[in-house]
Amino acid sequence: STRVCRIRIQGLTCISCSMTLEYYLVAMHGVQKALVALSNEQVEVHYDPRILTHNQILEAIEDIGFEGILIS
Ligand code: 9UX
Repeated sequence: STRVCRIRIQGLTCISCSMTLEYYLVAMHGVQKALVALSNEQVEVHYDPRILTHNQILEAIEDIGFEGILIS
């Protein structure tokens, strides 16, 4: 199954960091897709809710130095 969450990431403004973040998230077990929208400093994550919670995704974002706020 798939669930989608959107997370706002304060200060995520460059291509390099957005690609790092996408690759990092997609490497997580349970994440199917991660799409950064730089124009609004957001990432949309498609994940399997049987494997991951959105809190684990938020923690992973913090692990690489960003602060994420769950939007939806
Ligand atoms: Mo990046 Mo940050 O590589 O202010 S989004 S530096």
